[in-house]
Amino acid sequence: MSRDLEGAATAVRERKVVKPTPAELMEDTGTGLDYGVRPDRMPGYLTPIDRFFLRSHAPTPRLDAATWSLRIEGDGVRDPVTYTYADLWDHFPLVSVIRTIECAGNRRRLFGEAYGRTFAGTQWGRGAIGTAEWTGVRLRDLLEPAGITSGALEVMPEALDQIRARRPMPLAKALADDTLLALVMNGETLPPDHGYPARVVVSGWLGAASIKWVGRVEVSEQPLRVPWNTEDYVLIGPDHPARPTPITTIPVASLVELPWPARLRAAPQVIRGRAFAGENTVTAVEYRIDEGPWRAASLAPPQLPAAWIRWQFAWDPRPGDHIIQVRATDDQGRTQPDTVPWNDLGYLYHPVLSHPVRVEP
Ligand SMILES: Nc1nc2c(c(=O)[nH]1)N[C@H]1C(S)=C(S)[C@@H](COP(=O)(O)O)O[C@H]1N2
Ligand SMILES: [Mo]
Repeated sequence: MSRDLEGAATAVRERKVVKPTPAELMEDTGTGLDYGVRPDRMPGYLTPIDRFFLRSHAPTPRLDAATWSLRIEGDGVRDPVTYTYADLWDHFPLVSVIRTIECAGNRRRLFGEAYGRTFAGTQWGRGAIGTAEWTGVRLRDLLEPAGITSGALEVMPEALDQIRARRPMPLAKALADDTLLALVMNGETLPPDHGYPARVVVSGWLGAASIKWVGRVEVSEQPLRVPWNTEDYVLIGPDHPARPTPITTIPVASLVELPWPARLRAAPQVIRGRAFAGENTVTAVEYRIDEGPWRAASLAPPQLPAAWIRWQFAWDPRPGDHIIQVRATDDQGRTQPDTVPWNDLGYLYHPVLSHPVRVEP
């Protein structure tokens, strides 16, 4: 074998994720594990699996559903239970929900640029977000047969990956109608990189709560402290003086479906994008060009809670350099702010962004 071929073969062998991540569809953050969707490559409402963003802290484990099992245990249940993959399919109602998952670190690179600093975490552009139809079993249906105690407080899914990824949530969130153990994504068996055979989907919360490759769920009568709610996925820094605040819900933000910076022709066209507001519903999107007046963008259905909405406006730009700004508002009356206070780990950067556009004659 030639050197080049050997090199290519090693690269394939050592790939840490399974699905192809071509540069036409995805942005490589450089970690070998984390790939964002290209915002200008989002066709319909749902994000196709071939470009759904990937965020993994360790290589995709190759799990076998035939030997896999799910254990429900902890001092918050009376009778620990073990389910097989077949049990999930055969003994529980299957539920489908459309939900957006966004990483708390989305836009971290832009956060750093705004403050003239580089954060340590994954250098996300705008692509650590995606929307899928998730089909699976309600977490509630899996917990209840184990006999949840009256003192149960928190529920913590735990992964079978190298780092045993885990992140607790309050019992009420675990019992919600739309908290699922998903087995299917956009009608296909959950792909290896997205958590096969089973992942949790925690609606409207930071992506890190939606644990992939789940093998165990702990129900606890005590608050649980783990790396992902004490060191990572917390807000720390001068504006968060008391103690690290674990991140839960995702704040309202929006996205223009153009490269950054964008190059456009001087001709009438439609500018499109998406907006997402965590557990809430986006109710309005406004835009302005070159700091002109704010105008309403039109919203396209579906308009669902805990899922993004598509918006658009018509534009006939003059040649030259322009700035597009977009601000979304949710059903709680929260609008994207102009600036976001610093936090040391670079999470939840959700201000109105100034999208640079060059228009060619
Ligand atoms: N087991 C496990 N689950 C995980 C992660 C991980 O590294 N390991 N990453 C989390 C983070 S930070 C995010 S943003 C989402 C990303 O889900 P996706 O890769 O399916 O897009 O998965 C979450 N679940
Ligand atoms: Mo994440």
